[in-house]
Amino acid sequence: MKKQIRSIVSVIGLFSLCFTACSVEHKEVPLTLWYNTPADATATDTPNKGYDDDAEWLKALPLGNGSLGAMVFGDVHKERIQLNEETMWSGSIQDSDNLEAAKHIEEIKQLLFDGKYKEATDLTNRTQICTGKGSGYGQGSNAPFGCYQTMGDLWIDFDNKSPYTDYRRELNLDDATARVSYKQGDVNFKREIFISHPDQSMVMRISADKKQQLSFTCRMNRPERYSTYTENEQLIMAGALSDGKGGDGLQYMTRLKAVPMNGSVTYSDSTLTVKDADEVLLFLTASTDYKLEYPIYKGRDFSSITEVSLNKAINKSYNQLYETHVKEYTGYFQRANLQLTNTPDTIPTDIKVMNARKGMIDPHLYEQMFQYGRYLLISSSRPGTMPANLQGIWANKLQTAWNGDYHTDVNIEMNYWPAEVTNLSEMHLPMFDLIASLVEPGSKTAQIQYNKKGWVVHPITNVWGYTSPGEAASWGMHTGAPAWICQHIGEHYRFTGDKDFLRKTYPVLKGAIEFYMDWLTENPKTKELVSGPAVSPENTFVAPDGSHSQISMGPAHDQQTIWQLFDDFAMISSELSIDDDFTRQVADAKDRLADTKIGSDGRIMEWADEFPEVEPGHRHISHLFAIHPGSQINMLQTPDLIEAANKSLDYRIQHRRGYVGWSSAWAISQYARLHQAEKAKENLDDVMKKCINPNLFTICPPFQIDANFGTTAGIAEMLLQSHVYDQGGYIIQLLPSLPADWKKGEFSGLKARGGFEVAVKWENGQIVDASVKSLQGNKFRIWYNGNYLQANGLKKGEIWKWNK
Ligand code: FUC
Repeated sequence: MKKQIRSIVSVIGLFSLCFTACSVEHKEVPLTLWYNTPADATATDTPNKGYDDDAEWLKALPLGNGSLGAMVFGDVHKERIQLNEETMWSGSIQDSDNLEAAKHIEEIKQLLFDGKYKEATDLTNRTQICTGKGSGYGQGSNAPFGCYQTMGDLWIDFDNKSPYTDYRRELNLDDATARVSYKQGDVNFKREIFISHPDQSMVMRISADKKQQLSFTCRMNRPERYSTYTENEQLIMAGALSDGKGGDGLQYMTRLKAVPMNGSVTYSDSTLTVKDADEVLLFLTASTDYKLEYPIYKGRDFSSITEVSLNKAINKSYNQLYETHVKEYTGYFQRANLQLTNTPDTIPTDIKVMNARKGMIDPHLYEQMFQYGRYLLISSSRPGTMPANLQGIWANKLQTAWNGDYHTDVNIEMNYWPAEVTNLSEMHLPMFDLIASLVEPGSKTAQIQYNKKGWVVHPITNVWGYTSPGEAASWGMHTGAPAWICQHIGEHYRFTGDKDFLRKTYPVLKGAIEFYMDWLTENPKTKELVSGPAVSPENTFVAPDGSHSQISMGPAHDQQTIWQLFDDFAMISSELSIDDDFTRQVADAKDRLADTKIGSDGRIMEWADEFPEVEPGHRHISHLFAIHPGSQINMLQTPDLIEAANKSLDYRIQHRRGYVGWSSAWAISQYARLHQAEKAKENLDDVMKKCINPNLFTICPPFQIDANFGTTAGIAEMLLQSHVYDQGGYIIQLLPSLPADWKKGEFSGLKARGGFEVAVKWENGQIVDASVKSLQGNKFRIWYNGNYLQANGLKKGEIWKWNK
């Protein structure tokens, strides 16, 4: 294919232009998690026990199609497939806005401006926090807040209990299929299992290389609130979850059917039994009656949805179903490639994880963690589903950690950091549906709590439109939340250029801004606009009055997230040609926002005054939002703040005690943005050494999926950045943070803001080949090793290539 280069204004001399094909090729990379031993299905980790009992579950392999999820244990004699459906939420809608709040907020602000932190914190705790049980202190499964819960288990008890050899189980990320194989006597057995998005079913093929070898009994159960019965030759598990108020909430249904080749299948009200079959296909469908629609949140015809999908699937062959699944899945997954090593992948994944704990990190692990994050995002978040929660869609308990909810003070955002840059924009969409669903309840909260316009949400939300503050001021007054989640609107647009999306989302964005326009207060001393009373997520300072407090006026986090929101609003309004009084008022307010400040110790100040932190190594790094995921402070435009940013991050990391997966993952991206390649790599290695399980799920602890996504995003950020907009286009930074020991490698299919697809190949730490495909015809510049390369006039669809 002939490739055209349009024009080059200045060339830094490192590269010569390439008019012939020099694209980075997709190479075979080992994208399989594999093991020589099963996860023990009969171990103690029955649902709803403590987190310490999760050891075997954290060896099982996750599958998902955005809504239906499964954890495959691969146990030979008794297979356990732990099931999930993304809307299996207990709880119900609740009124938790505090009617006292608005009356006291001005007094609290005054106390804070007067330096009376103790009084302000006490009054905040008395008047501003939610009423009722809030999130149930993170134990909401029987409270109205509710909890994301397991759908239960499918057990497949095989008659053949003889010993086995030649065992292998794997999760192949290339076709999103789990496989188990083993030998009993002289018979080779195989299980293949995937969850199809197009066919909305879990499909499992169980086979043997000799006839009539398959005899087993299936059961389904759950720790509570279920019954099973048989209808139309299907084994059904159904029930209603707790509404958290003493009654029934959502209803759910799971259907299972077997289609054997030869042999027989019989059903009872609790079992499905197969005898002497040559091969068996098992089909499972599941749904609840949940609907993301305030204020009812119900109405999906779960019985017919599960029946229709099941009947469609059983009329197709395994190969048809598999091919349709693979075609749809690879349409997303194969878009991006990363290769850091050419060596064969010879070490089972659980051994790699054990080696990493001892400090020996297999280079395949970097590639696999990068791609695993992409796999998990495709598997837990598809257009039209709920967004990925704290555990994606995989949870094995009735009381999932932190209710398995949506935390807005870093966690849900981190889930979506890899979405755009790793070429999975569509997977980002569920987050916008959730944000849009908060407008109505959040407007009520803004009105009742604060008597303000627009809509608001605080650090947590759920499927029931929870928008009130949390149960304590210390973490519950995260008022930067709407700004932070709305940053994703601007990001989605920057990568996709999708104006229809912008038009549709503009009112949502505007509502968040209306809130802040009403919420911001003039600091009587400085005359700057500040947010408050507000927390710097979950961090505590020593106030001048000696008290430990979290509440203040104008913490850097709120100031930075609101700056980003206002800046994005200007960009978005201009893209939509909206120029009115409101856009002008927002622009004025942006200029009046209190800025990020540097303290006497040279660090970025987390709070408006120089308070000592109670926990200097605190896991949240919220005052550096402006470096990442924000862009207000960056290497190319704000050099004066970079030293302070480095000092602040170094200080935090040096004082860190223990390991929190997402915090290390965040530090990868922040250091990458500061072009601190080795420090980014150190934090990446910390994730590998301390924060991964045998199935590569990351820990907070306990298991929390954000660090999986944050790690994928962090690796991408080390290789490619595009957050700086300058001179009418985005600056595409190639290998901005490449660590010394990643000497050779290549990536392709990563996306840059402004609409570009980028591929790079490097050797001895230097680029030897690169290509940038323009998807929207926008202006851009390339930055590499401190130099700029400018490209003008590249049209939509054209590829700019160069090599050394
Ligand atoms: C935030 C973090 C915690 C945890 C929770 C789900 O509150 O501070 O570490 O990740 O979210």
